[in-house]
Amino acid sequence: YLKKPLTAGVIGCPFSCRRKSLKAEGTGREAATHALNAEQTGPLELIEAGLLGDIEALGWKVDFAGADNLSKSITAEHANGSDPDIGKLKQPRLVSQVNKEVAERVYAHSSKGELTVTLGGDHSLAMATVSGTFKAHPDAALIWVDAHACLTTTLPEQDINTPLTTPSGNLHGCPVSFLMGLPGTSKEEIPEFGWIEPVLKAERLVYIGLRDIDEGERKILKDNKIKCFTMHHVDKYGIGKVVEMALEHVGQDRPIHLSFDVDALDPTVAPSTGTAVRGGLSFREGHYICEGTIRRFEGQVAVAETGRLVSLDIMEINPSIAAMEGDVQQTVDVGRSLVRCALGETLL
Ligand code: HAR
Ligand code: MN
Ligand code: MN
Ligand code: MN
Repeated sequence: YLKKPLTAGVIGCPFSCRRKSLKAEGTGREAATHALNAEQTGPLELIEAGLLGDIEALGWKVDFAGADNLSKSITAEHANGSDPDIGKLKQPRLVSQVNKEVAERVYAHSSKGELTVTLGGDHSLAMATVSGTFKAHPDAALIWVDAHACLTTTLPEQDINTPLTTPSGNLHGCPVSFLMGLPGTSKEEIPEFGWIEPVLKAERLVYIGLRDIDEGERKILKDNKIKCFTMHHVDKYGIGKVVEMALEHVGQDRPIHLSFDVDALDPTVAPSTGTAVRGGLSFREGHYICEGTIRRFEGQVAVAETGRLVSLDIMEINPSIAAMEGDVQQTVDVGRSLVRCALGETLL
């Protein structure tokens, strides 16, 4: 799937779907008219810390267009109340347009035979990464590592004025439902996201690390028979068996897109993230998933040589969140080492 010389197409995407909280001003709630907080410096920190050099040191060429903030102009365009909610969804036009542009970049890298590495930013960006990757690799499988299923969607029995039922209205809770084309996400129902094709089939998706699932999401997971390995399964079987079962489920002859939300990791391992949930993956369990994506197929051969990993997302590293000194550094370091593991770094 990848062309030689092996090349990583790196996209830095400093974007957040969430509005700036008004807590600092003392209102304690978010308001539609308030200034947007659509920027997020995660990818910039990863790159400043030396991620591109890490990748080159593993033998890859790096194709990186620069850490330009593509969300800035789009953000400006949608600021000042020109992006009203659709149902409960917040900043829908902004999120859609940023994703549409990122999807084109992802596709450009993937269709050149590069391994696309997208650095978030927010997990709403998976609308872009999965769309772009699956356009180039229609038979790909998606391994989604996260505390959250990101599957919120319509519950038809609820208020028909609410196109999507999401507890928060934040679009990082919804990308998978758009990618699967679940009810409530069609062009007719929400034309603002009409560019997203329903490329993802339920049987090509597997979750690892879930532990914060909404009622609506639980129903979707069951109804669509989506394979999930929650933290309960990680405890029960161990991470080695879970990764083996996950890869078996999606099939062994497919390109793989690994979408890794750092909030899958325990908050003690990756503290600087927006929706931390306790009881997550250990440092090693997280890294094993990246390594295991590789080694299941060819013994000790690295992914660089099997060429099955075609797309990697490292999402939700948010340097503006830090309870303690060192939190940001720790989280950025973990993000870097996850990328290295997925690109073939070995312990021995
Ligand atoms: N399910 C909740 C909601 O929709 C929380 C979603 C949080 N999602 C992420 N991405 N941080 O994984 O509001
Ligand atoms: Mn988020
Ligand atoms: Mn996520
Ligand atoms: Mn998450």
